[in-house]
Amino acid sequence: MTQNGIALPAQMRQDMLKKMLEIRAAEERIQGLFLENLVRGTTHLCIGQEACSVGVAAVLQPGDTMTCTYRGHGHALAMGMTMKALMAEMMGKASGACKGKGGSMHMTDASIGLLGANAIVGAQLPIAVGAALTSRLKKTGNITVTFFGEGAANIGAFHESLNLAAIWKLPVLFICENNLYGEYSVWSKTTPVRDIAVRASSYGIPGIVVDGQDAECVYHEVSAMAERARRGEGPALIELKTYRFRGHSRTDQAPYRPKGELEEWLKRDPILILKERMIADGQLDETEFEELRESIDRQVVEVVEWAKTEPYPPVEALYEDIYYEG
Ligand SMILES: Cc1ncc(C[n+]2csc(CCOP(=O)(O)OP(=O)(O)O)c2C)c(N)n1
Ligand SMILES: [Mg+2]
Repeated sequence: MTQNGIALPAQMRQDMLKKMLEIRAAEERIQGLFLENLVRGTTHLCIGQEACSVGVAAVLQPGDTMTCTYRGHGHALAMGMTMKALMAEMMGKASGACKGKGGSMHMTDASIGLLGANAIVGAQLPIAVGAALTSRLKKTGNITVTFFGEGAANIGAFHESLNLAAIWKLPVLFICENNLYGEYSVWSKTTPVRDIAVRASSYGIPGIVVDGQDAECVYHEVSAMAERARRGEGPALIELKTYRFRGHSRTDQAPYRPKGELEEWLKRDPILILKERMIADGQLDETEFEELRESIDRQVVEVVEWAKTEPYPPVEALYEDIYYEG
């Protein structure tokens, strides 16, 4: 039984479950690559938040676009980036999504509508507004979604973006993944309202709070707002209540979490929620689930081994894909 009683077709559930398992397996391996020093720098995992990217991406149609954050591996895979493009990019290889020049925080591929992952908090919001304006001017009927954290809702770009999108009724959905923490600070130390969604009223647009652990629920709620935006009725602010099971970035062990909090959220693992629902509805059994999980884990390991052997970009590539206006 889903929260609102509307179950998605079995194939959609299967696809969502598979995608969430792919994101989970990819990120667990990515963390390993960083800890083994095979990749330098840092990485931000979305483990625990997979239902957000998968539920939202399932709503999108060809030509729709997305911008997201440095916590963007899940968004990229959900948008259709291949595991090879992601892993090669992670390791700085020429066959990566950005030819090895972006890395973990900048998974981008305009050909699949992923206009950019941004390391600057809030920077992706105005870009999404611009993309939505393009759709309006070109009359494409497409929408743009932009992901950001609850911390980004305290950044100036949030206000400017929602205000402009609202006044121009642009087809953009502002998707806040409220995972309770901005870096090492709990939301309540930085944010005076419990729900970010209430801020929508300042812009005269709908603001809704959604269970971000439930992929089906995310799909239904985002779908309704997407249809509205496609009809020309303007933007919406959608707050997905979620939780990151890991720390903010690579080395963060999250000592600032109250005892027992993680354990409570682990009971609401998005993969578990969908899996159990599918089992209850006779669409999956434990053995099939384990087989699926293991085959995805194997594929991820194979792709990483392949990426290790791929070449780095040549030095001349430094001068490619750049421009200046003189
Ligand atoms: C403009 C700007 N200020 C500060 C930072 C440092 N910073 C990186 S992530 C982060 C926390 C953002 O939290 P939130 O928006 O909730 O996203 P989450 O990481 O939880 O997904 C901060 C402050 C930054 N990258 N950009
Ligand atoms: Mg956060």
